Amino acid sequence: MKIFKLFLGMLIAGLLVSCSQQDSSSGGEELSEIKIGVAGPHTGAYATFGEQLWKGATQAIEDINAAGGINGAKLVAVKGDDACEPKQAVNVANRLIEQDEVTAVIGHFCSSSTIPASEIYYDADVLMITPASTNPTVTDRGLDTVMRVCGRDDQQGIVAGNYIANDLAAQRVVVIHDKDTYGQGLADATLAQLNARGTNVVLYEGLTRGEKDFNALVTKIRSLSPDVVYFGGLHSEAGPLLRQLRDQGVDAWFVSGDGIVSEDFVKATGGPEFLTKTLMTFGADPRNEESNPAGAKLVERFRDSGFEPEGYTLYAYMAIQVLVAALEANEGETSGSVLTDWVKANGADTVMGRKDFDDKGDLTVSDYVMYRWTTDGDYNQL
Ligand code: ABU
Repeated sequence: MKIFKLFLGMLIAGLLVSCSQQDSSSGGEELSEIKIGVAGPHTGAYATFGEQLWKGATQAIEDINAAGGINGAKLVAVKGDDACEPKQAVNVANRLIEQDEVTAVIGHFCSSSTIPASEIYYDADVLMITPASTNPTVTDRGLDTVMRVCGRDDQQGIVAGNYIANDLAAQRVVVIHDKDTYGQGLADATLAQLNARGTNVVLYEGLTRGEKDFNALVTKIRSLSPDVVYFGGLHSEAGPLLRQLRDQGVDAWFVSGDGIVSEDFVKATGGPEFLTKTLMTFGADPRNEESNPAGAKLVERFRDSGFEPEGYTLYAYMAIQVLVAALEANEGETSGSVLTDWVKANGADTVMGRKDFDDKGDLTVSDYVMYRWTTDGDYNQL
């Protein structure tokens, strides 16, 4: 497999060079175009997250090209739409490698897409940096071409579990998940921490992604009189679940994770008035000028253009910066494992500050905090 991987990497590098190099005035050759895959759910129920990744990555590419590109070469974004479907993600990964001949990939969003797609990138020795996939398996398999610029759910679940046990002093907790890699994994991590704290969990149950009517489940939850309902999953199920809880008179705290960090969560709920007692874990908000002065000007530029850079937008911008730092330092090198080794050894300065990485390709610092949604449809760090 390793020999095949090296051979394929050399073949792709050769193709890239022959297709996109041009003579420079000094008589040498340099890349004229470097294609970067930007993969995620660009259509479907989770397209709001695909837009965050696309906006962040393409803004970074535009800024880098405006500053001269990489050693004279221009970056070009190539969209890969996986719709958060694992099989489609594998097809997208194969297309990005074989047809588009990308040098690296920023993505995917859903862990259940990132995990199988990353096997394709690994076999092709292509660097993949996910801005948003938080399931531990993404980096726990030892694939040396896989990195992420976000946290892990075994970190996020501890923060959620501790907050529910300490700050909410919960007596009766219901844990619901969407049976998907991310949602169930995060629910399990939170459950493990609740158990470690001795908190009473009265129900642990899965719902089905894509469904909108959770009234039978809500009736069961109501009969248990919980003071906290924890949900592991994405906004499109979290929204209706929260709304139906409130409609049936369940006034418990609703706590979830970074899968609801989008204004589409508010829409899926039916309106900001349903966001009372709604909490969410997420990394320290990069839009906050006090905690992230490095991002202030970029946030302003996004807002001036009419786009609110919420959620994972700046993470995608940062992922491009990390990639570009590695490409610039390893002139002409496209091997994913070489670029990854360089990032792990050197880290990078980014729009979210200085970032360093461990041997797995994870960030060395976890910055999960708790947010409370407001009835204005916004969220504030607690
Ligand atoms: N981490 C937010 C949801 C994306 C995922 O990990 O599946």
